[in-house]
Amino acid sequence: MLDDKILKLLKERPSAFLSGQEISRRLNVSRTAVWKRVKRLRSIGYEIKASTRSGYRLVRSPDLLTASEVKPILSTKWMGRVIHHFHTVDSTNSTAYQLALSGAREGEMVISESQQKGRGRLGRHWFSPPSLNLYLSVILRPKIPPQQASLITLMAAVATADAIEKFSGLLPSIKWPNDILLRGRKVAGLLNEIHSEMDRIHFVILGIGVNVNMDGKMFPKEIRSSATSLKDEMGQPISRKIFLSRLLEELERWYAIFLEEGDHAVLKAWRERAQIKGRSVKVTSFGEALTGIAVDVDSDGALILETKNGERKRVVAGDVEYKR
Ligand code: BTX
Repeated sequence: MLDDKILKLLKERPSAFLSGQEISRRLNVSRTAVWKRVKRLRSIGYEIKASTRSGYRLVRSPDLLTASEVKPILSTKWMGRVIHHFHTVDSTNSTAYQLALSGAREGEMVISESQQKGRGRLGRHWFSPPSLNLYLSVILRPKIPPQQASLITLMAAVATADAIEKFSGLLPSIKWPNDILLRGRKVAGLLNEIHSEMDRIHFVILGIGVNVNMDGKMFPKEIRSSATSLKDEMGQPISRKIFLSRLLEELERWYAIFLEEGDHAVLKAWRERAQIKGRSVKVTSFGEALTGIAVDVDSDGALILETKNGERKRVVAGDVEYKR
């Protein structure tokens, strides 16, 4: 907190020095405390000039996703405005789940520079190297029945795709159930976890991973041909905090649309992005492979398939491979 307050003061006067005495007076702490915090800020990448006569001046901020870096450029009303920032965690979803259990409010966000055990769906791993990408989890407390929770996943996929399109000018698509692709390669993935009773949701953890500044060659071999990043697609390095703010803005906008207009608007946007209707697909679900024509996605997020013998099947979890 004190770090944030010092940074806020220094950022108010980007081109001038602020004396240690002035900072300690305004924040009601000792000058030694100010000096100690400045040393700490330097150790995490802030370039702060110090002069015994004139005080301190912030020269450059590191590319960190802390509250003091993100909040000044964030225009959401509530989404992501309380930021729990970490240098590393096992999984932002697990940390957010614990916070939600102990009463964290709707919109609070856990964000980490890296993850030790980043999770994908069905027990898979999400590659999460430090300081290059986004790994975040937002706590939502929607007043909807648990059966509708998968709509939150569809809503978040649409919001992420919209954020990428608005930010990059590129055209992302959604691959069922919730991969975001650019030129057919995965640029982002979503993992939503729900804590509920039979008839009511306590909370949903909306977990989003976006590959932002990773170079193609940094991906592990086994996913190098199926994964991509915004930097690789746009041909230039990206400010993670600016993209993060766009993403949170789109999430807030789409969540409001979902709560006000219900599933219709979300499903319509999802269908437009996914373009799965009529495609020949192979779906692997719990070790079983099914082939057929994708008919649609149901209002609960299930994929509806028509098999060769004309039978309709609903698939609730699995992976899709396009046949043509
Ligand atoms: P998924 O199961 O659809 O995707 C996981 C699969 O994607 C892996 O098995 C691997 O083949 C591939 N993969 C792994 N890492 C990456 C990557 N960085 N980019 C592209 N492909 C990859 C998708 O699951 C859901 C991922 C959600 C990740 C977020 S990060 C923040 C939050 N916290 C957490 O632990 N998970 C979520």
